[in-house]
Amino acid sequence: MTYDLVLRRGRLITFDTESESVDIGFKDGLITAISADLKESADQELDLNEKLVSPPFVESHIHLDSVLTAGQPRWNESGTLFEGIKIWGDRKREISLEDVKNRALTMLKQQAAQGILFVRTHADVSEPQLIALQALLELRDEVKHWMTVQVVAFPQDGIYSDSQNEILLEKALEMGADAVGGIPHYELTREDGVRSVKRVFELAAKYNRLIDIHCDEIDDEQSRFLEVVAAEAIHTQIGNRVTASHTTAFGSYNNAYAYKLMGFLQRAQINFIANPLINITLQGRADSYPKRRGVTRVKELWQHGLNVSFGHDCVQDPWYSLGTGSMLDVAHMGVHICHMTGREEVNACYQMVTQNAAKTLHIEDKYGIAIGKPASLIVLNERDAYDAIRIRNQPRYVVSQGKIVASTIPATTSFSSTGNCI
Ligand code: 17E
Ligand code: FE2
Repeated sequence: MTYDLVLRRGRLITFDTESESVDIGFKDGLITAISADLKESADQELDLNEKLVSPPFVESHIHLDSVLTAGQPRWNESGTLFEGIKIWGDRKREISLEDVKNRALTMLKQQAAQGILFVRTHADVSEPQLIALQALLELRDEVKHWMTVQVVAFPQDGIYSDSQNEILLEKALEMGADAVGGIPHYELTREDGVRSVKRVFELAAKYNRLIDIHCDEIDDEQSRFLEVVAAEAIHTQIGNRVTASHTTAFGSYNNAYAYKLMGFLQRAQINFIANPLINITLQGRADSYPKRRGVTRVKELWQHGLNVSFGHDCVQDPWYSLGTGSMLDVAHMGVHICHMTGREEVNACYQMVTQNAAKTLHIEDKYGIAIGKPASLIVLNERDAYDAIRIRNQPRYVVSQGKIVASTIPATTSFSSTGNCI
């Protein structure tokens, strides 16, 4: 048999041309044929009837260690990042390997059903036993035949706020974390914040890891660690391996400073991740009116050619008690709060939860619909990316490494103008 599975008559997603109808053949977990009319048959065949075929969604920023804990041990009443950190500080004293693994696995399945097959998660490593990290590293291996997980060692409480934290961060890299993180705006002083960014770059060089820093997640226009990240990236020339997450203060910088900074960022060529769903709720809490949106300058970064993706950040945890994990919800919120409502801009928001995120995660070798790549793709009910974001349905099929791992039949509604629905 030439193929294990053939998908017939799918329309490959495009953004500026008409999409073409193709048959796609899979063998041994890889895409081995894409053609207008594939002659050979396979054991398993599906007629997609001109449905849209897209590369899977990529979740570039989530905290899987805290998912599904909302309300434990209490709800976040102020809605702020800092109350969230406090509540999680209490909750994490009670974590166990099983607790983290069970919740994270539940979430990964929910994500896969929604078409996400690549996930970058943060693991809090300012917890003395590194349980969250251990759990997520174990899970990374256990799910790798259907989900690709990347783990960032994230020092939630700061690298220098406690004498143990720097040691724990390095230990996390020895244990196998894929990326090193930081939180400079939460270090005790500006100087510690700068020092923490430099330390993150040193550790990344020593262990040859990616960098993903929670950077300037605050409405304080004086929070200026993004320039430090950019400077380190310019000096080390590793910008494409570096990500600045959140950077919400960039939305509050004065335009003169923002203009200068944008030039430095173009030299640095770092990646950006915005988390519109949660930052629209966490930020602006100290404002009366007018209230800031508390999101980074997504549209301008995109217009300046920088790589931007969107993440969900949290699902039902101390920072955000809502959500299902859907990247289409994330893109939808991004369209709104970043004012990305133009046709091309909406398409760009779709790319921010697919190909741009893949670039940030350095998974491009296994991402995309092309011969020789892993057979991982999604089939959508909608006619194009624009409608996928507008309607936010679950994908009809999710194929991971050659296997159909989830299928969802869209809801159907009967309508009767006489009022007698049947
Ligand atoms: N921790 C943090 O510092 N910021 C966040 N947005 C979350 C956790 C979710
Ligand atoms: Fe985050």
